[in-house]
Amino acid sequence: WGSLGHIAIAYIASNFVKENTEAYFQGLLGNDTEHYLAGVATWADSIRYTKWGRFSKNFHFIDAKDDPPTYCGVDFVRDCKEDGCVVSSLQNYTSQLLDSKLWPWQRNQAAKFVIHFVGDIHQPLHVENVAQGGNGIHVNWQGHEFNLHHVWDSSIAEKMLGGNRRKTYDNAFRWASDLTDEIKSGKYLTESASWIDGLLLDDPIATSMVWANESNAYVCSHVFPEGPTAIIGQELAGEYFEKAAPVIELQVAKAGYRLAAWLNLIADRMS
Ligand code: DCM
Ligand code: DCM
Ligand code: ZN
Repeated sequence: WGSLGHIAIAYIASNFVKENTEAYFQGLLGNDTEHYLAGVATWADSIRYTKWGRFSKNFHFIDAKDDPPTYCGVDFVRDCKEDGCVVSSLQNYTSQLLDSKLWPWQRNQAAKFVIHFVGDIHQPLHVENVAQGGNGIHVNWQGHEFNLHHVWDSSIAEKMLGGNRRKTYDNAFRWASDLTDEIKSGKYLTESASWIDGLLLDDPIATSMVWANESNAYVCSHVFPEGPTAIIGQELAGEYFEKAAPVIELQVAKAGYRLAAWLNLIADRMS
């Protein structure tokens, strides 16, 4: 996701964590305001293009070698690269968070990666191999040329929300409040309980593979409903947008709710 998505996911999570979880992560992140999660949600993107941070560039995605729209599916052994993917990274940084022998700065960094990667795994094109997660597919967005990955990362959510594009934190905060209400008492009330069914802190790979397979299923149904070649050069801000927007809302809501549950499990184990 772009900044808007990651920050919204972090604010949703802050709305659902328990009190002791909030205190634990505010301490670890050195920020005792309500922005303690949102403030670090895009850190992993800010370092991935630096010389120091390059080791983490493949950690944001998993390239599912499926065949949309006829076959979708992720396989950890087949799809996770030797130097890592979003699933192995969630496993690695979750276990670092649980390791009290590590230095606080290491667990601080691990927290920032986990907060970001729980977000990315819910973006369908971060769980897809075709054209490097759609980066190599040119499409049109309101008459201008964009790549498909960017449209799913940012353009659709930005159009949905409107508002002043420069006020990313304000827009994300507002979006998070709306989605929090939908989870607590609106359209996600019933299904949200199942979003955190079967979370296994001792098996982050199995847990995040469930998340990955859910995201990847949308590659067949909503990203490439007629296959990857059919979308090249198409204008996506019309009918395509109308169908994609509810998927993005759902995935962002789920990511935030699951991040809260995951952080609750970690804070409980550590206290
Ligand atoms: N980004 C960046 N520097 C670049 C290219 C992109 O900081 N040279 C940022 C912009 C988006 C984010 O990365 O917010 C997208 O990352 P991803 O697509 O990994 O989610
Ligand atoms: N990306 C992806 N799958 C890939 C390669 C990249 O999901 N196989 C994501 C990571 C960034 C965005 O696409 O969010 C742009 O990546 P890059 O700057 O590496 O081209
Ligand atoms: Zn990312």
